[in-house]
Amino acid sequence: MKIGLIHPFYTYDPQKKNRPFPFGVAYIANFLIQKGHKAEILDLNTTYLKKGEIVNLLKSWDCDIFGISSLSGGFAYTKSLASLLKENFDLPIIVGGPLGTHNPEVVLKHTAVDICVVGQGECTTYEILENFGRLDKVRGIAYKGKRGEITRNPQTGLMPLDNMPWPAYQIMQMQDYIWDGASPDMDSKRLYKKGLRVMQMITGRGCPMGCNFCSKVMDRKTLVRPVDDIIKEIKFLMKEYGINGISFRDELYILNRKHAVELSGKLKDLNIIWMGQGRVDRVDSDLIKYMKECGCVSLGFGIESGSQRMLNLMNKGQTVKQIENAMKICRKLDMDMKVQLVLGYPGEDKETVRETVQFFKMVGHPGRRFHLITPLPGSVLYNDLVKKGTIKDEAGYLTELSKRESGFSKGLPLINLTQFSDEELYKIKLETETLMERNYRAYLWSHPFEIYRYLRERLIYKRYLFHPEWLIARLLEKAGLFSNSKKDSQDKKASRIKHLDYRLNCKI
Ligand code: B12
Ligand code: SF4
Repeated sequence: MKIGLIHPFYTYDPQKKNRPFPFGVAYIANFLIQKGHKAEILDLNTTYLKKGEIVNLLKSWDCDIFGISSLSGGFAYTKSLASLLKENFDLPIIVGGPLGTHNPEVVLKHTAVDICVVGQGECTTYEILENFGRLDKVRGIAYKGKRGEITRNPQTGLMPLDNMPWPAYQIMQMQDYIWDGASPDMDSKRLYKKGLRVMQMITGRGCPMGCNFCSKVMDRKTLVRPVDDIIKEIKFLMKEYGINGISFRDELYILNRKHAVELSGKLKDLNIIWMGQGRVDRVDSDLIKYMKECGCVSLGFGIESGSQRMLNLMNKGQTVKQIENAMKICRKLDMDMKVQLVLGYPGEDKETVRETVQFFKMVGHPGRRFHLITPLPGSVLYNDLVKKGTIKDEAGYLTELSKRESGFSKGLPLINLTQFSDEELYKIKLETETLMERNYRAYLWSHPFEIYRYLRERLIYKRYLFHPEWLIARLLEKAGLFSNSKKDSQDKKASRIKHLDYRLNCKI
């Protein structure tokens, strides 16, 4: 059989280089191909096709079934896409990823989707293709019957990653996913090395921790890939696509310390740079030092808050002292840190915000952006709100969530779980960010040696270190001798209009 897998559109700037690799569909595609089926992938993040163009392309593929990958915030888009597919092709539609996993009943009831895959998708999709017309035999799905009745089958066990085929690189437009001259730290513009070509990879899946706001496709179960297989895949990417940097997209790179140490050691031999996600309670000086020696340039930390009370309420499983230690070690060893912070978890008040500000002042770090807590399906926080009746209409909630798909750091909160009004909470976020930045600048003046680090970081961030001509242009521009900004803003506006046009076309 032939499946057409679609990675939907997110609110990405078409000009942005750091496009996410669609791991979910890419893994499923290769698994099916290895088992003798056929698969094609349409990534709307890279193609930006409009409705008519989507239909024309899919017609040329002549598929037997369609699969859509979606996060919870992709509900509205998935609904619109599924209707488009049903109107033009009388074929079954599967949805997988967080949306299909956490809200299968809502999806089946409110959209034209026929089957939801709950959890890991490779084996289940294969079983669907093999048991077409006998869906009662397929574990790990929920599906719609002829009269619209919804059936949920028992869950399947997890498939280890030992023999899992790599993503279907052979059928993908790889140049779209290689971050040419970009940073392995996906969300920033930092550039650590000239001529960098970064690819994204997964070394394991899942996370055993139980942070209440975190949404999990595999509950608290975890799977790691054999180190030799990861290295073999990186060597392949280096040879075929000239990759010299890797952004590990796992929830937690240090899932298992022994695995992380072994993998880091082998990465050292490849002479590449890389980054991954850590946890402050899982790192120590020896480990960070070793990872740095092995090419790690940046570690992400979910710090969330500088208030112990908030960390406890979130069930974060880490202490303020551990955060302080990890940050100090990184600073001492000159390891770049990507700090993630949240604001507005139930219990947040002026005192906890003050504690967070004080904490960052004490460690001498700007902290930067806060994400306003947004309850995500698949998290303890969301489930509690559904149980309590705070979220009554899940389809309505998912539709609202869809409007925030580009992130939770802008605008008023979707749901306010604090004592503050929406406007107050948003104002607190902006003011706290400004205050923390100001505190950091004051800290720099009293620690002159740190200024060097700050300036270097700015040079890296703005890429001036490797593009001194940009710095000169900027300085000339500031002096009023040269201007590029008008053209830049026109280009940006044009790309945004194209973007909006696309969204309207999809009736979201
Ligand atoms: C890489 C990543 C990103 C990337 C790319 C996202 C993307 N859309 O591809 C970036 C950085 C852009 C990103 C952004 C955001 N992300 Co993100 N991200 C991840 C991360 C770390 C890895 C995803 C991944 O590739 N996993 C590996 C693959 C193999 O697993 P998988 O995607 O789950 O796929 C398997 C199954 O789900 C299923 N499956 C998936 N697709 C399909 C399709 C079909 C047809 C079938 C049958 C099965 C199937 O089978 C796959 C193989 O087993 C996950 C955490 C995680 N590790 O899952 C968070 C995660 C997906 N992100 C999340 C969130 C909330 C966001 C943001 C909203 C964050 C923010 N505050 O702004 C934005 C949303 C932006 C957007 N609109 O997409 C949440 C989603 C929760 C939810 N309920 O929707 C997650 C789970 C993190 C978390 N624990 O909270 N993210
Ligand atoms: S927030 Fe991070 S540490 Fe916590 S459960 Fe999610 S992935 Fe694990």
